[in-house]
Amino acid sequence: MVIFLNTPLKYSCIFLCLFLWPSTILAQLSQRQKDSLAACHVPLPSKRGFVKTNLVQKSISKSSAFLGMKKIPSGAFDMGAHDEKGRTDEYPVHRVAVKAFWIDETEVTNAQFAAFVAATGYVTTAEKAISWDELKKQVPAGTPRPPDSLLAPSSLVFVPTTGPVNLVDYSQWWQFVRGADWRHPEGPHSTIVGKENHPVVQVSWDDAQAYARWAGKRLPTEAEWEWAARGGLKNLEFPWGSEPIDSGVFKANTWQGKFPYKDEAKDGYQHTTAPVKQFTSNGYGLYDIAGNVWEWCFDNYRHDYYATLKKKGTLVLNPKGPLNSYDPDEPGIPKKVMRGGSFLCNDSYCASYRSSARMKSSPDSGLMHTGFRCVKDIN
Ligand SMILES: [Ca+2]
Repeated sequence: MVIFLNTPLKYSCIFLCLFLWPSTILAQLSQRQKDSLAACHVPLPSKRGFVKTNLVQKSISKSSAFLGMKKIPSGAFDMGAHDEKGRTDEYPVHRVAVKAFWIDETEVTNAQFAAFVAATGYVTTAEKAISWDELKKQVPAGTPRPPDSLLAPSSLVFVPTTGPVNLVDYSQWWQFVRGADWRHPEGPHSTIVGKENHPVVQVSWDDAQAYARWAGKRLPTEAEWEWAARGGLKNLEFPWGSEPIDSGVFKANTWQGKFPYKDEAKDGYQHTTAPVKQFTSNGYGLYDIAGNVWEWCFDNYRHDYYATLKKKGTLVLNPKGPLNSYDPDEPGIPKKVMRGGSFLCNDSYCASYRSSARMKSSPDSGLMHTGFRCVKDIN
């Protein structure tokens, strides 16, 4: 049951849009579902892995190449959940070794992403309309063309409910909003002006890859991310140790109160991003490695990946994820790993700010609570 926690609406939209399109099916949907469909954003496989060939890698002087980054030492650790609190995909614990690397001390900010866009003219996934000519190649022959509203640039926005709801049905608090993108994280009337130091959100995995290449960096592997998040601590639940998140000072931007309708915002940020560096860093000097926004990792997602690594031997060197993605919750939809939890994470709901917690989404999904940070190899 908890596997679905905090999973975005996009997957259901994909299925609804591609396979449940006939009017007979639509007629069976509630008005709320129809409303969601009207703003649905269907992914295009051609967008996956997209990186514009005309992107020019940022010229970086040697002295500034690692500015804002922390050096993470090489080492071996037991990856996965060390208690009973993990979801099924966090087991079994397996021994992993990673090389030393550099990692951004903060999530990539709006200001940093704006510099990338200004330099390259890059257009994010959420800002692009869907091409029906391409989409129809992916759906059964004879599928009618969706209305333009369904193909318009859109992205996923969290909208709190008015009261308690069934927490299995995430479509109650996730909506596709036309005009939502990284400059307008909550929809066309929202803005990032004044939020230059907040993490960029509404960026897809493809967008994150494009930024990383331009910056001369790359996305962290899932193993690198967890090793860095643990901050030198051994087998502890959180990047700060074992102390519960609601004990003592606030340790991360998460959700306090009743999800998804009453965020008491005791940490100062009500169901939205916080500027980076507002909470204490972990042992490696990394800020917001728990909470604030989910962070894209390089790896394909498989629910059983840890089991396959466990079978391979006693120590796995620098794992880079499975060759193919598979999520039994959404078979057929390729997904990438996300880590760290977000401002929507709640102790009673998902607690995905745990160091071992995993999440997944399709690489062309933009979400209001998802960003990224980059790594760089040590040559
Ligand atoms: Ca908060």
